[in-house]
Amino acid sequence: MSETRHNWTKEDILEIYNTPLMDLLYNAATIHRKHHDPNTVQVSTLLSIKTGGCPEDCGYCPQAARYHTDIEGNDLMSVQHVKAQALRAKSSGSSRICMGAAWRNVKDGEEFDQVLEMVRTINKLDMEVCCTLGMITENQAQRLAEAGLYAYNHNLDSSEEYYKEVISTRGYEDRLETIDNVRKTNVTVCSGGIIGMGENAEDRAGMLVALSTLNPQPESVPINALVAVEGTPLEDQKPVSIWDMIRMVATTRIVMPETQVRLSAGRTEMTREGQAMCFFAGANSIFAGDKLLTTPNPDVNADMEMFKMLGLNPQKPFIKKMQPETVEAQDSQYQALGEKPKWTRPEHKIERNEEAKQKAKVLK
Ligand code: SAM
Ligand code: DTB
Ligand code: SF4
Repeated sequence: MSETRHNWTKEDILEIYNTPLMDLLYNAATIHRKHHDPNTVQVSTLLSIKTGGCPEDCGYCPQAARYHTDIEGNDLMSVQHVKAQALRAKSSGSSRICMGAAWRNVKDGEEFDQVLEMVRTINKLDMEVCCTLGMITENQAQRLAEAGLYAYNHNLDSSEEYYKEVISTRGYEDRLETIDNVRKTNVTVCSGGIIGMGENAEDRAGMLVALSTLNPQPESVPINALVAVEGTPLEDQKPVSIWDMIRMVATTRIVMPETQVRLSAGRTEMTREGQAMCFFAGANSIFAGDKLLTTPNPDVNADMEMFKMLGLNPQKPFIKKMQPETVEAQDSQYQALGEKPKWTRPEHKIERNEEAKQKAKVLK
């Protein structure tokens, strides 16, 4: 039976967040090991398919048209360009692509059709495909689901109270509504936030209350450290302390035991030792590639060196969506064929199992 709780309060979460660090790490790591392979970390790649010129006023974001930042804006990328980038990411160990667009919300029409084609294309590459396109309706979420979207990212970013200090052009309720629209489809939910924007521990706990009381909880929770970009209202924020990041990751792991916790933006400011503590505390995904959407990220080779040093393995795609019994069934089928199991989405699995049965007949 699942131990996941959906009734966390701010007081419960603050108490966890403020636990003496050694106890917090021990508790988080114990929960992490019960639900995940502690030596496996998913490598995802971000791709900014439409950059800059966004009408929103998110105070942290270099892509908001109203702030004067150095980023180079771009119209929507072509499907071919996206495919080439996805293949590149796959060859360097990524199992998931997250496509981001600097839109307030998705508008039906040619551009959305092009995004649907991107989703279908990446899906055929046997990679998890995620999008973050701003607000979407239930119908748009359904169309993304039909194109084979695996996850939709839409962050709550902070507590409901602090959100208002950072963004005025849309409210917390709007964010929750998009998450709800995604939840009505079979697309998984990716939602997290940013620390280091000037919020306090109560706000961090407030955000975790909002996420952990969703039922089901998000399958994926990115924890970003603010990348303070010159020209944005948050340009003068000091980098968040690594200890806060470790506490935030550990607390997220404890309150959402089954979710994939993503150590997201801000890794260029973190040492390997700091990141290792985040993995120990329950982070099991990173964004790789020398760029996030518009800001720098560690080099892939440096990340792979870190994985080697820590004995971490990159996670194969689709591993988290499979039910344990289907994993076992598929595993034994492939073992019978003398092949390594290939982790797939359930709908692909049916085709693969048919293929496997055919091969088994030939072998007989
Ligand atoms: N426009 C869409 C939206 O806002 O939902 C998708 C793209 S938006 C850039 C995705 C997320 O990136 C934001 O919700 C925020 O959490 C994160 N983000 C943006 N700028 C950031 C920064 N400077 N530092 C850390 N995270 C950032
Ligand atoms: C998320 O939570 N973090 C990623 C992903 N979801 C889309 C984005 C980080 C963006 C950091 C700022 C930038 O590179 O523009
Ligand atoms: Fe636009 Fe998204 Fe940036 Fe906000 S976070 S300004 S919605 S691109």
